[in-house]
Amino acid sequence: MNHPPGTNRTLAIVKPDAVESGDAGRIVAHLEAAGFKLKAVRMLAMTRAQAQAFYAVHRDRPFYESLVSFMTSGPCVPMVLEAPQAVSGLRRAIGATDPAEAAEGTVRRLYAQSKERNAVHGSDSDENARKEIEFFFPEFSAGNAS
Ligand code: 3AN
Repeated sequence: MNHPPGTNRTLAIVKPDAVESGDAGRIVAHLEAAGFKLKAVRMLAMTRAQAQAFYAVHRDRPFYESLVSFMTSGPCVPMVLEAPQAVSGLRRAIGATDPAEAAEGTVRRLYAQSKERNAVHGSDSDENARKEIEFFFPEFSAGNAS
């Protein structure tokens, strides 16, 4: 799908902890207010196989099993966001992995409970953004290059 020059796309996920606590709408609104345009959104309960595949890069980390259990503990809300420098902008807006280290005003500072239950995911590179968008939104597979 085409998008305006100078903008690109990234993937955010409102994780199960934030859906459960009723903060999903506030998090989407926070990201929109931060300048991201919502291009696609869905809600799903990830299967174990999906969560394992999504976090395959972490499969050797000690927190992997726990992360997969957490991510399959309830529905999550993946979304495609568009903005100039979308990937770095989203990482800045969500804050550090550990909410205790996240800057004031970031989504994780406001809504996350712990390093694992940290409310949101944001793609960490343009390449991963493309893969992760395609993972949840196969209709975006063509023309997502930034
Ligand atoms: P980020 O989400 O900030 O990119 P990653 O990619 O290092 O962080 O980690 C992916 C996910 O794994 C995190 N969002 C978090 O839920 C979980 N995680 C990362 N580090 C830890 C940890 N030390 N203990 C528990 N869970 C963790």
